Amino acid sequence: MIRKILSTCFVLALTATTWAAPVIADDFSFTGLLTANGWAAHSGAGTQAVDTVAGLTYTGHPYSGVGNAANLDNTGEDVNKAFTAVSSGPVYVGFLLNAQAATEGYFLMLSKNPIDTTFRGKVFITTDGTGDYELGLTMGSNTISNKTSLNLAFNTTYFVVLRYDIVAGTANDSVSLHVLSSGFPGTEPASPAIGPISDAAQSDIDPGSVALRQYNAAQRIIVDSVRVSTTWAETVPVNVSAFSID
Ligand SMILES: [Ca+2]
Ligand SMILES: [Ca+2]
Ligand SMILES: [Ca+2]
Repeated sequence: MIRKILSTCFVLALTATTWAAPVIADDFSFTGLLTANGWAAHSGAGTQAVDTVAGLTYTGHPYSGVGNAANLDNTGEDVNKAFTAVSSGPVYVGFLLNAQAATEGYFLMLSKNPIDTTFRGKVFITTDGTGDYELGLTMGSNTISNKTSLNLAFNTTYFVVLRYDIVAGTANDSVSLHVLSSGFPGTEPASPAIGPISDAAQSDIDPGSVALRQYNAAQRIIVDSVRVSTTWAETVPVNVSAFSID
């Protein structure tokens, strides 16, 4: 009996310490086209198809430099990766970002499963003309009304987290954006760089796909280590090398 109780406790302890996996975790550990490696084209299939470049590095990120990264450097194909649609609570999309140009447009967004043209949580790159760049965010509009004032540097890798919040009711969901230049907060920062913002002119979605977009021949945006989940902890990867087992 005691053995059985101890055994049960052991199983419970194991269960309690098991980390749930993100619904998407892609470090682009492949060469060739994204569409040959788990992503699907939903626009401009095969035209300037999205391929890879060397993986991005970010100090402390457990998947820094793992594999390659997605290269969004032209106008043409847009790709997405679907996941089981989420119908309540927050959805987080964490990714590494490195830009070499600020040609304005949105390059990452959420949609439904299957994807349609209802793009929400549009993450823009833009500039205020001072030799650096900023990130913008809209619920669904193509006009940026909320952007950072961070003077982001080109050729530098940032850790960005898009959050989509499902709120009971219609046309009232919200989005926000965290932009980090170093470190991984174990808990979500109280104040995002942008948001939360909502837009009554934009319908809500049950997020079920994450998309990468190519919109201009002059855009130069590299995205890596895409992680989608419903919790901050799963999106901001734990650095397992920081733990030791005695
Ligand atoms: Ca990578
Ligand atoms: Ca600036
Ligand atoms: Ca809603």
